[in-house]
Amino acid sequence: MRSQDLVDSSLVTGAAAGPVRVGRTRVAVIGAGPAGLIVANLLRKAGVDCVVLERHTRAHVEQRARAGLIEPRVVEMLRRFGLADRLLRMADAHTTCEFRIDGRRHEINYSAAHGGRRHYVYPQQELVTDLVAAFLDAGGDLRFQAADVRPHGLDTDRPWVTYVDGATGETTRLDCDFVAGCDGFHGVSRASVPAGALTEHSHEHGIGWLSVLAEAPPSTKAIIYALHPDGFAGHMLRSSTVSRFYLQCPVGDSVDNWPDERVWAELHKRLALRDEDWTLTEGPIIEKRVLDMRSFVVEPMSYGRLYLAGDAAHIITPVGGKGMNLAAHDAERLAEALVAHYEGSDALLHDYSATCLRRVWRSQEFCQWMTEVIHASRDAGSSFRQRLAVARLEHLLTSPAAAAVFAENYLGQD
Ligand code: RFL
Repeated sequence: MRSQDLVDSSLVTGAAAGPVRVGRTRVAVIGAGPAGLIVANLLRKAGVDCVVLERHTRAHVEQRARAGLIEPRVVEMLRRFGLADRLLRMADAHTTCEFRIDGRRHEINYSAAHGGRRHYVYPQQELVTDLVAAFLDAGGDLRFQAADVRPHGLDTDRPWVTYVDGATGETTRLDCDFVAGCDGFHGVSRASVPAGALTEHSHEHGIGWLSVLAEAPPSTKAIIYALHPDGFAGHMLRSSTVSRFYLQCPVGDSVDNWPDERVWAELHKRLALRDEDWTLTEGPIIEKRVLDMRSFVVEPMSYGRLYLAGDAAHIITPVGGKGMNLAAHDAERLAEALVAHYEGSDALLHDYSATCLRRVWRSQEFCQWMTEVIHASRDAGSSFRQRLAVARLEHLLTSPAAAAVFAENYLGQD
């Protein structure tokens, strides 16, 4: 299906000056993160031609460490499409998490509260690596270092995307039927929609997190959420040699304020247990960044022939580990809707946005609840939020009904 001819750029509306190659595909996928790669793999498996345009190099996307908690339904979906072989070999299954309050630990067996279903811990960059390999091995067309990617004609039924090949400097125009905007929160897809066509819902939580990745083996078997008067601390799991930690900090804080010694001192203090021996294993810190907690949803998740998926359409605080899982859900829905289109039905494309948004808002509500609970100390001088948070946690820890609701949300609905 892929054709490329050299034509004069004057024939190509909206492209930069200089020689232009023209190609054609059915679906132009912008972005090779989890969303774009799942859309592309599922389309390819259904025999629907697509081209993925990614602005970074393969090495860059395969090394970008971010999420790590994968919901059972996402693993099952990947397995069904033959994309989970390495994940199922390498990932750890998780059934419990732990809240630390006042130096005491409270374990929640959320798996037991939800029919034995389990999370998988598998670093996002490993999943991206698997998805890139699966797509390329199947003969997929993935163009790395695609610069200045721009979608055009989105409100027509013949859209096209232009980009500059980062290696050769050559401009390409890719004609297509659909554009899948999977290029993350700061991507070009959503930004290409005319102002006013989409409604944006955005919320700043007024909370910062210092996010730390360390070459340290986990000091726990379960994720730890620790509430401390000086702020939240989290110990997340990634692999047997790498752990992610979070420390609540002021919004807009700088990593310069967080030399390694201070990071470890705060983690030791906020994660400490009162009546039990517990050791936090340190290791070289390989990444530090400050995240300002923000939630965002755009409605609808489409405009003309552009369909947004993943972080391009919504972002969520990392509190409940939902971002990558929502991206995977959107991608599955989008791929199945596009396949149905080529089989003669547009019903799924018509419902795409509403279907995804139901899950997105459910997840936003859950993460908002978690955010409120674990940042109880954020109002200096006010004990109200702290008391509410303790009441919520007591409810969670003592009521099987509350534990079942938590488990359903945390593990993700089917
Ligand atoms: P991505 O992963 O951002 O991928 C978008 C891709 O698009 C490319 N791109 C462009 N390509 C061409 N032209 C352009 N103009 C482009 N602009 C961008 C980018 O290079 C990139 O390759 O979005 P996607 O696929 O929607 O996936 C979303 C997830 O990555 C994100 O939701 C999660 O990482 C969020 N998240 C977590 N989610 C979880 O489910 N569980 C977690 O435990 C979790 N922890 C996290 C996280 C995100 C974090 N950060 C840094 C934002 C921890 C952190 C620290």
